[in-house]
Amino acid sequence: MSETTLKATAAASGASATERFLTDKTVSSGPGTDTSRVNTLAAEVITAVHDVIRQHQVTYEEYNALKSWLISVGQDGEWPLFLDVWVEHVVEEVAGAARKGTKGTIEGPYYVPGAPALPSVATLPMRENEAGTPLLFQGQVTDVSGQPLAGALLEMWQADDDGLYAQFAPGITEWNLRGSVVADAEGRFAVTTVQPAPYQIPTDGSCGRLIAAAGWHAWRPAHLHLKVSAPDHEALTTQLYFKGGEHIEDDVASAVKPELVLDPRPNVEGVHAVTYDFVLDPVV
Ligand code: MBD
Ligand code: FE
Repeated sequence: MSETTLKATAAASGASATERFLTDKTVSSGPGTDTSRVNTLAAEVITAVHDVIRQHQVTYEEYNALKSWLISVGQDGEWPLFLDVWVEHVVEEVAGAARKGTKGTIEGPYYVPGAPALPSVATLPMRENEAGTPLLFQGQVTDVSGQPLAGALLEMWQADDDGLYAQFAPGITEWNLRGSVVADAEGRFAVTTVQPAPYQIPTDGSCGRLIAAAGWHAWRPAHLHLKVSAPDHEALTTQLYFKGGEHIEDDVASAVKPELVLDPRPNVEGVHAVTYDFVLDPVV
């Protein structure tokens, strides 16, 4: 990929993720903003920062570097990226602790509601000659007692063979590799897509500069994103990974769980195929 492509991509994905978040996620003025709760959480976060400064004898030079970096994260529109990569996995761990069905994991910054509706046997929207190994992804959605959930909805989104997401990187058709699959009367689905490539955090934005400065790596393993839902059941936000894939053991976003790893094998037609069943919890 050319350097110009990478630059355009990083700038576009950061800004679009911020715009997307502000459009979809309404900040509630409910219990989450209760004064005593804010007091506890804000005070403890601030104290944790003080502790790090004392423990490591942080200098004015370092303090000012932090200040300018924090400013640049906002200017780049990379707060959704930063938070979803380094913070969301612990929020999900807390939120999903009591879940009995399929494991959830982080949503990340690139979900867009309203992807094209597709029948239970479908191919995700893709360009002519979409690059990447074809993948047949099939399974069934049930409740925790094994009862099929007729008409369950599987919203899917994923990166392409270059690791890029439609609507967050330039030059990709709007709903490429995004779809809202409606399962059949037995909760079954069979979706044809292409194998996604691993995802690299944009190297030229603030998050990329942090990664370079700290000597970390910028990679997430290849993954499919899903939101699975059905009436009277807890919606599931999760991701599925690929056995033996790059960075499956060292995801920069710490979002891999062993139960979420697929192992596709060639079927009788030679197409890489995998079956994965989803189990939804009842509403709490
Ligand atoms: C992604 O594709 C992603 O899934 C997450 C969590 C963060 C950045 C990019
Ligand atoms: Fe992703």
